Amino acid sequence: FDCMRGRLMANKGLVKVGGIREYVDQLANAKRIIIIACGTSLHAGMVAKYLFEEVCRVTVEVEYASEFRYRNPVIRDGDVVIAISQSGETADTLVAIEKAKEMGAIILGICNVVGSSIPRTSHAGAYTHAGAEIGVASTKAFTAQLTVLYLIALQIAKEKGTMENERFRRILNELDSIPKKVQKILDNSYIAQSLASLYLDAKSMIYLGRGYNFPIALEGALKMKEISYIHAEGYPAAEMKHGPIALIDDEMPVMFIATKDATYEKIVSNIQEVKARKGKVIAIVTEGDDAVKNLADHVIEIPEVDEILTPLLSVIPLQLFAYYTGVLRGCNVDQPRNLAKSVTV
Ligand code: F1P
Repeated sequence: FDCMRGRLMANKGLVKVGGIREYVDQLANAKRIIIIACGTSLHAGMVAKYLFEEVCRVTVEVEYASEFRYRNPVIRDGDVVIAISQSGETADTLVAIEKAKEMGAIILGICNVVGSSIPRTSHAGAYTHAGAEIGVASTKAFTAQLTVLYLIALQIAKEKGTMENERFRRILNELDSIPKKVQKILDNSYIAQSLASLYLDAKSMIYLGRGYNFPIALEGALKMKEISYIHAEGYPAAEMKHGPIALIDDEMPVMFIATKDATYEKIVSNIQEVKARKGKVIAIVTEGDDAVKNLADHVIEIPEVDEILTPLLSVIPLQLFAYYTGVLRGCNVDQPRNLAKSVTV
């Protein structure tokens, strides 16, 4: 958290100069945290909901900024709004911030582009410093947003004493090990590449995950749509039986995020349900998981990590799978049709 101190957002005199550190008390005492964002940034916010609720014991609502702005939301004393945006210019998020601000909310921004509009209009915040995103579809900014959200969650948990000391220390250590583990996944990119060559003609794909990996299923599907123009939908794995299961046949690739966590057994039974309907299963699994290997058509292994940190790793094979699928289909993966880096209208 200290390392963020040097990277605080100067507020250009609109409200206060300062960083999230100066709002730790408000965050720790918040009755409710409302996260507003769009697209990939919204998915980072959804991971934060699971995280803040588990380790900080605070109520969290995640809102599409593009809807929040048109609703009549209730903001109460003690609510803190966190706005997440790679570009810092997304019009829907900016308008939603103005609305929340008018209603008296404290706004904390998490943005990548230094000096962009959202940092300037927020009370405080943190830059993700992910470097310039070359592609329009957000990828490394997502990982950086998650990292900032983990640091905030740990700081609140420390203030509130809501996390057991030993786990707190373990998570901090594991955060240090993330870059090496990410590198290992990148070194195995050829697996995502060969899977892409098998499924590049798919008409549609389903992505399923539970818990911390549910937002990752949404993000994997979004990347596939954005970069390769293949229709893909993400669902909570348990929702499959409430509708999407009707789509499954021997031509439907189903991507499971099936890492070893609290929901593992349930995910395994979801995989069995898909296999029983002849769906093609690709699974992101924890290294050494032979049970899912024996069930699925293909697996991509990722290193073991505490379940709350899994999204930092599990998203990467999905980004690579979408990327290679797009490349093999001849799409312009950096500049997909109809998409803009900053959606300013
Ligand atoms: C939000 C977003 C991106 C997406 C695309 C369009 O942008 O939906 O997640 O990849 O570029 O905009 P931002 O508010 O995070 O800049």
